[in-house]
Amino acid sequence: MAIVRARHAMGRIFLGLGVIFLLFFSTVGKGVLSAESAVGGRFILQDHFGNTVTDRTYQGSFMLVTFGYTFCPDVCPTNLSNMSDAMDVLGDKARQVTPIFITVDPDRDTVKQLRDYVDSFHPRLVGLTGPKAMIDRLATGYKVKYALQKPDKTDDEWYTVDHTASIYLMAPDGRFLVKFAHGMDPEKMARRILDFL
Ligand SMILES: [Cu+2]
Repeated sequence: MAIVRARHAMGRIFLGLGVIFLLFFSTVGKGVLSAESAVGGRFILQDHFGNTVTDRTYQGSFMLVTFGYTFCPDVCPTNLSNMSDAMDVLGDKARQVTPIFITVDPDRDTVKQLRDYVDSFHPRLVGLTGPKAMIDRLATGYKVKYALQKPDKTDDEWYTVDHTASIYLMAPDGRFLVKFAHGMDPEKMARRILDFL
């Protein structure tokens, strides 16, 4: 079954992950994205160190999740610095929260690319990448929409990606708690997060 188009060397790893992904979800069946209205979803992806991680990896911790891509000119940098600032405002309590950046551009956002990128925002920020099929499924679970914009059809490497820029706070059991709009003041975000900690 051709789930992943292995365009880069990374493709092979992702193909492996894709197979695991299928096995993983075939065992849990229809309960995966239980309620149609629920925001969130299970995943198997790679973090910015190349570790294979799942939603369970972060269970027990609140997750502050956003989707985007490292080449993003301003939306993602704004989101990630706001998330980082909110973490700083939380102080010690930030230890209960894992900030997570999930790429919607896995072709360009390799593990290494993500590693260099998340480093410049917050020491605890996690970058996740993986097979497009899995990212698409997860994006759908979060009701995140994205679309590649290729002004020059002959150049595969140069494009931007329009994407939903919300930030999601998930409970330690994976339940969706609250969504923050792009550009929300970090102090405000931190105060809202504190309501749940
Ligand atoms: Cu972005």
